[in-house]
Amino acid sequence: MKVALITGVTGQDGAYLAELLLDKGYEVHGIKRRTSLFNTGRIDHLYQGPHERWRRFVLHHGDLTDSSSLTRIIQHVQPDEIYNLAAQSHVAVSFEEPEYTANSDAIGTLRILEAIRILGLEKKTRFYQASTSELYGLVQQIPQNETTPFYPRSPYAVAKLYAYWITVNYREAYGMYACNGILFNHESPIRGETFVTRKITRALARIKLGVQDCLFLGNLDAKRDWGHARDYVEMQWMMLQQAQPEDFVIATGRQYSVRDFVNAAAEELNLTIRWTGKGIDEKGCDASGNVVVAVDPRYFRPTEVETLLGDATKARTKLGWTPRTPFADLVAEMVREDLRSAERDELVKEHGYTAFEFNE
Ligand code: NDP
Ligand code: GDR
Repeated sequence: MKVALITGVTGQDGAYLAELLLDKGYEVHGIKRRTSLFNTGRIDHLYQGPHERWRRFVLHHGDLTDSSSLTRIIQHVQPDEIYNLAAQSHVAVSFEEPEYTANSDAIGTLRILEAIRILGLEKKTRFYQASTSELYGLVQQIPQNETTPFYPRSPYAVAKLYAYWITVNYREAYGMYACNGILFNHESPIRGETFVTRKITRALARIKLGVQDCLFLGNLDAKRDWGHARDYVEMQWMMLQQAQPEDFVIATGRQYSVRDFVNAAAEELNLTIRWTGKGIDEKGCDASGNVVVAVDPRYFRPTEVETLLGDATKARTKLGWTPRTPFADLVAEMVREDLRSAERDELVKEHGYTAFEFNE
């Protein structure tokens, strides 16, 4: 039985990947941070208690900023494969917490690679690094592939640039099987609520049911290449099954703006969008109470990534990659799930509790 270790197992990709690897018969270990409340909602359906006899899913407390925990866990688990998905993954937040972002996303990656090396596992343990299309930042070529020059535009992207190159360096210096998946944006119903796609589907579902008044967004013209996380984690696994370690771009090759995403989600819900940033009251509504989407400059970033479009020809040729979920299906699935939770919120509101409004 192969043994995998996933950092960031409580995140979107961690949850989908853990499920995939368990389905493939792996023993799966996940690293989670200590939190004051449970934050395992995305993996609760996989949980196996410490007293279960044939446990194939095991969680360990650890942190990317703490070498001692990483080394201890890797020594104990002796993994065949490590998927380094943990990160402070929010681009806007990285401007507010640049040092922490560098510590976890850049040096955290180094800590894992060093642990593999110090423990003498460099010939046994294969390593996957969650690299990102944010590396392209101010794009130098359209579409972007594995040879496009990088130009990071945020503390997050700069930290991920270090992680990208240290992964390449350990591959070349120590002959480790280490590779970068340069993944373009991928979303799902379990996407974090403050990323723009989920913020939109969640807010529009709540607006539809009268639980929320309006939605504030930043740059509506930003364009992204959005795929489905469930499809993308399969490619993370595929990258570690090749004869030679290589870096791959994973993307759909289709691009939409934030405004397009809002329109697609609104269409699913039969909502007519009123776009305005002017004359809004403190609740975000105009005199007629009709405002649905308003622009708030607080969501603009000091340096923005305006456009990303991936060229995954290499993955298509070598890994057999074809994106399975079209944009419209992704939006529909996210809207459907958020409508379900909005119905629960509506019930709570009806019974007298104040609805919780989210506008990050
Ligand atoms: P999420 O933000 O959903 O998950 C991040 C995970 O990392 C969470 O489990 C989080 O734990 C954990 N984490 C954060 N900081 C630490 C730390 N210091 N120590 C240990 N664990 C930590 O991200 P995604 O699942 O969307 O993305 C997975 C990876 O892929 C990330 O590295 C991201 O940067 C990268 N990426 C994502 C893309 C996307 O579109 N989703 C595209 C390209 C790259 P907790 O639950 O406690 O917060
Ligand atoms: P991104 O994702 O920065 O691409 O990083 P996000 O969904 O946060 O932003 C996408 C684009 O939408 C614009 N935008 C807004 N974004 C947020 N979060 N909230 C808003 O209100 C809003 N309004 C407009 C942003 O400016 C941006 O242009 C994601 C993360 O998963 C990273 O970890 C990953 O590396 C990259 O995708 C690929």
